[in-house]
Amino acid sequence: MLIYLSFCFSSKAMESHIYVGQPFRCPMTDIPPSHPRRASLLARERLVEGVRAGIVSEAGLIAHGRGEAFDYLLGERTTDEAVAACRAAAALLLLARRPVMSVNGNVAALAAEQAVALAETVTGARASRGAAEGAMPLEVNLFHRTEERVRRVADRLRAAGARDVLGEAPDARVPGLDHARALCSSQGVGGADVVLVPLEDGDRAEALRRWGRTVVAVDLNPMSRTSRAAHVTVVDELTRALPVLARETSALAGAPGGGLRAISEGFDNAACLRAVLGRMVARVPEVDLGPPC
Ligand code: PTJ
Repeated sequence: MLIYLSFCFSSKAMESHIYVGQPFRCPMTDIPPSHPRRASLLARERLVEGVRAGIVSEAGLIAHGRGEAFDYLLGERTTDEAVAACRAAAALLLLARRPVMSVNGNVAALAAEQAVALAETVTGARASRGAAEGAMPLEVNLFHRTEERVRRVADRLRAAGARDVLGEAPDARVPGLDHARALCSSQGVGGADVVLVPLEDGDRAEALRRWGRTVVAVDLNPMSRTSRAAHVTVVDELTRALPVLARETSALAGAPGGGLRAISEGFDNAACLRAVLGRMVARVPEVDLGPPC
């Protein structure tokens, strides 16, 4: 009897933690400041928290792991190629008739504040140039779309200070894509000419390009379909890349249109991807495989 009661109690306890009501929660792992991989571990924690908060899709954790592997090969630093790509991207955002930045679950969890800061910088720089439609809005565009997650991502952006967040009331579709992942806003991706897509799925990046959008991607994998489909790909980790893109936008804010066109037209995406991949490959034989300490 005692054994039976204790079984009932423990299985109920497990139920209440794991299967019933609130999703299972545990406190964020305490990562000591001295840990040599602290930044990387904190990024993982943000994503795990993002899953628990309904912002990040479960597939987003896998996508992040793939990105980490490429970042390792890159040496976890911003390369000259990434800076050049940010410069070309900044020129495109300044020249655009209507730019927009697409935000998914991973971007919101890792870099909501940086995305908002970039949108403010681009909007301010375009206003200073007298652009007719100056603002660069943020649009929630999810690949694994649920309306609940769209709302949570939008809330996360608003909490980070975003004024205008699109995507909660889609009224357009990206042609050539089936299901809800095609949904977009005519005020954003639907009516934009330049679309910034950090961590985009390759299928949708290709569909955006076919739709006539100029695509700017941020993607750590230089071989991905997104990286190859984009007109400009910044091969760098998102949280390092967004501030560099903001910095380059500010630096080019006063440049004449002809100068900006020369920068964007002079950028060769395939050559840039080849150079970054070359860096990764060249780094491999040089990696120190002795004990880390
Ligand atoms: O929130 P959702 O539903 O829109 O889904 C978002 C993900 C990212 C899951 C979805 O777009 C997806 O499945 O993307 P992919 O096809 O896995 O592509 C993501 C790309 O981003 C991969 O090439 C990764 O290497 C790269 N990546 C992952 N983390 C980072 C990254 N690039 C830059 N910075 C990162 N932190």
